[in-house]
Amino acid sequence: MELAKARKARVIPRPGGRILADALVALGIDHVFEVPGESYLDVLDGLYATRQKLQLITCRFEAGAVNMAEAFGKLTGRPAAAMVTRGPGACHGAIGVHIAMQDSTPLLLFIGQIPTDQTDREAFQEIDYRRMFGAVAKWVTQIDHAARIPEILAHAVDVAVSGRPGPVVIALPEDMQRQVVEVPDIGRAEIAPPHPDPAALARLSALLARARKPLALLGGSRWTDAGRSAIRTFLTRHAIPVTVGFRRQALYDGTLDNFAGDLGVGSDPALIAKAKETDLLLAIGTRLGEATTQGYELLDPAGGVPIVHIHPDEGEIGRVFRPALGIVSDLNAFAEAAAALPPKGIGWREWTREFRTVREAGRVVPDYPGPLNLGTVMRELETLLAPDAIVTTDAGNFAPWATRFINFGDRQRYIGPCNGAMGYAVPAAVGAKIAFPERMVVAMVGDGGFLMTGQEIATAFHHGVAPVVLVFNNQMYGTIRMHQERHFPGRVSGTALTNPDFARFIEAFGGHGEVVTETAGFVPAFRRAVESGRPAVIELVTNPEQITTRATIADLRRGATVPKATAKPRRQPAEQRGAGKARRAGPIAPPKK
Ligand SMILES: Cc1ncc(C[n+]2csc(CCOP(=O)(O)OP(=O)(O)O)c2C)c(N)n1
Ligand SMILES: [Mg+2]
Repeated sequence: MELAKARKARVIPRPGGRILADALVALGIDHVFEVPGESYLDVLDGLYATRQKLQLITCRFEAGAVNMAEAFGKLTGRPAAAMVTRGPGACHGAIGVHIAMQDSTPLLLFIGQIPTDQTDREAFQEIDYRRMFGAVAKWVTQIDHAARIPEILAHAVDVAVSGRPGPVVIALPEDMQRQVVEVPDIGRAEIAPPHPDPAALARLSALLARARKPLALLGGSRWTDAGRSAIRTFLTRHAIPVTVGFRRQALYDGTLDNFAGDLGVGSDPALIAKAKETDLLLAIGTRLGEATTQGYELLDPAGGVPIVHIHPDEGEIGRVFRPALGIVSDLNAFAEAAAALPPKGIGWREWTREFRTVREAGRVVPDYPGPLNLGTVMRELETLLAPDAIVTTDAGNFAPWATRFINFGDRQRYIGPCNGAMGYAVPAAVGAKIAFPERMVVAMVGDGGFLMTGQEIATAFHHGVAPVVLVFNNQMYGTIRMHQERHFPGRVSGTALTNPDFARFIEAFGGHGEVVTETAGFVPAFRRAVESGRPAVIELVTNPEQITTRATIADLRRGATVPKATAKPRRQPAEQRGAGKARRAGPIAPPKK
């Protein structure tokens, strides 16, 4: 009673906008990525008051802002906040919510909202966010009373980080932001994470003891350094071959002898074939999603091969594939418990060695046609990356060049959109560099993805951080062209691009630009870019014929799965004819320096 009185005595009246800013600070949120709007002026004013404790990052596009916040959450395990205006801002920002949901990343998205007394008139920029984001976010809410801000924000953070982490969307009506009320701040609760059941661990040991060909598949989010180290101890002590799910390279040290590569899009067919031979799959933290399970065909969903599925959310276990054993647990807690399991008679060392042989064979660089061998460039980049470098990737056919040829080290982090969203890499690199200003950050992006959100490089300048961006220029939306050539060979439709001079683009911002046209040019260009200390773009002028790391366009046409009616097109539009043959496919190829 006395305590309650004393607590109340310290509370001074504050407007909602200020209460919100203070609530973020009390909950340990220290970064807000935003594009401003008149719908949340009072919150911006609240953030002015807390500017010493909470960094406000002003972005150029809401998709960029939310992607930055998502990358921040992916790398740190702590949610960042993104703030956007109502209607248009919310629509632009929605992509980041989709990424955070599919990638299980903690995120808070705040949206200014029309005043409550205007609701349902379709007021200016009005949207019902519960309906709009209901199918995309982990939780959507609206705060109608300023007195409820601390409570709702504390719950929002708990929801974002707990179980399967994800995005929480919070709408903030204008009038609520102005209400002046007396309410105390609320900090984080200490919540003990769910630990694995000892009986389930014993069962895991028993399954392992019977296995001849175990295989680990790592995924998920909010792994801590201690958790990663513990899972490495478990997997190396048991000599279990390790794969990672789609774009989850950050979870395992690729230089270790039991790292076998990634199961995702563009993965090594030899690895996929070998993985299908397993007699015990340990799915640790990963969702058994479409990309990772090769269109749900990696294993028999009816349960031919026993699966042990460890996941923090019981709703993910058995969703598609029936496991022999499901373990609901915090991943770091599971890793610690697993590290303590004594290995019993490992009879699969040869099996594990075979995986590494497959991995290393895949990394041998073929003699690709054309002056710029991207395989060699990636192997060189592997040696140039700082030991704790962060690499962000976009979605596109360029991406497997890195994952095929680079074994990322223990302290390096490779992150990308597991939901396959283009426009991620550049904002993610800016977010990464803001989270870890002292670390080298390299973005990898296609010419298509770069012009979606590449302008967020302006945000890097504004906040004084300098990522290096590699733009893989094949003058096309290459991934879609690949599918086109498989299904409709020679009929190039809607996938050719005309590009600007990327080096001059970054120079216009005051950054460092390079154009690399041949293999020998890459190492000095990368060194100059890093040494410049400025945001940099390195354009890699690639051979458009080399559509994947394993196939040319001609290969695809030869093996195309063509519906008969479309096998021999009668006529192609002039604009599209020859687009597949030209080295630079766009109608206007800008001169190169
Ligand atoms: C936001 C978004 N729009 C469209 C797509 C469909 N898509 C997937 S990859 C791709 C082409 C990517 O082109 P680019 O960035 O140039 O990379 P490339 O495949 O040529 O290496 C497209 C259009 C997508 N995944 N995300
Ligand atoms: Mg491209």
